[in-house]
Amino acid sequence: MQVKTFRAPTMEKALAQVKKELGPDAIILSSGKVMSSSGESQFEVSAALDRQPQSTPPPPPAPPAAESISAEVKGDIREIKSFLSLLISSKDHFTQLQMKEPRPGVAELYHSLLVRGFDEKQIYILLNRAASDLNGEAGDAARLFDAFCSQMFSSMRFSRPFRGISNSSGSPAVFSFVGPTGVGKTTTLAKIAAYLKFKRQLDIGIISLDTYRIGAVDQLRTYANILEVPFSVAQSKSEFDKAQKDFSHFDLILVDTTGRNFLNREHVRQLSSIFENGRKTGHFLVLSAAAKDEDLRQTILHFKAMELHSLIFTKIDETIHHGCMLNQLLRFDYPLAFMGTGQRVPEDIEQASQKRILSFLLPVRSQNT
Ligand SMILES: Nc1nc2c(ncn2[C@@H]2O[C@H](COP(=O)(O)OP(=O)(O)OP(=O)(O)O)[C@@H](O)[C@H]2O)c(=O)[nH]1
Ligand SMILES: [Mg+2]
Repeated sequence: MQVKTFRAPTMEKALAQVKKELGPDAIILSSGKVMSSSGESQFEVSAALDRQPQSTPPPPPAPPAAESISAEVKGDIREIKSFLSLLISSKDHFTQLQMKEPRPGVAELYHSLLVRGFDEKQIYILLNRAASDLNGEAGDAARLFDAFCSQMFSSMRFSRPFRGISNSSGSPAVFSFVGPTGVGKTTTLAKIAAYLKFKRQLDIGIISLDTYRIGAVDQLRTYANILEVPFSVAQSKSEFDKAQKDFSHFDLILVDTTGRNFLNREHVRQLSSIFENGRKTGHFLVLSAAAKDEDLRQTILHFKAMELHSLIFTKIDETIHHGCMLNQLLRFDYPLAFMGTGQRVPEDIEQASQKRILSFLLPVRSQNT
């Protein structure tokens, strides 16, 4: 875009100069009165043209030196590139789908799922299958949505981790809560401990391995005291083994762990080593539903080293883009066990269910019916 400033004794003359130099397509950016160096009052007009004028083409500007491009600009360029590639790839999928399945509701459903954070490849696959389930029927948008949901649920699993556990189980079942910093591991453990103790009448013990963060032990000790559940802290593998031995008469042991940046594989390895050669443990990977799709994907990939039992998604109340969470359930074969729905302990937790997942998509349906 070319921007120029013109001065003349009258506004008409200034505008005439703009027209002469930049042509009739010029856009006026600002205008007003200014004082010239000789003290005369003049009219000043700033105008822009988003292409070079025909008459006096100025020499093309020299390309900026690589080092003069600031990190901020580079970041912007990267962002634009990835946005463009998303648009292009999604357009391809969408165009293919429209050509294959030109039925009512495809475009609306496709776009509303994309807006909710669903991965476009997942949408493409599921919508394709949904459309073939309809077997060439004309159908309406609501039927397409139902077929889409059936396909989605056929690729998702839910788990009931404590179903078979009773007072007469013998040795305790051990479950740990692992995952990134601040996702709600400790809070979720406390919510589940309350459910197991008061609703299921099970004898439980809690062990904290989180001596990394100041205050972490006190946070969990407070919950354990309120729930009147035995609590132990372990700073090493040997202390952990001993704590488990001390709790060996319980039905269940819940283990809280330190939140780390698990995009770093080394952190997963360190954590995993504490559980090696010990009592069989079911690991719950706790993740925030408000996290970004790719970060969730990478974290889960790194945790594959730990043989996860299932996933727990917290903070489902803190996002309207539940697609990022659902992408992981479609991508990976891990079942979903629980969902954290708020900060209150013990109320804000739910068993994972199709009904709840469906509620994240319902506005899509109401738009289409
Ligand atoms: N809105 C909302 N907040 C939650 C939920 N679960 C936990 N939180 C909040 O998230 C914050 C962190 O919770 P913690 O349980 O301390 O998280 P953590 O994963 O144990 O954190 P670290 O041990 O430091 O890694 C607290 O303010 C919790 O109240 C949830 O489902 N919804
Ligand atoms: Mg914690």
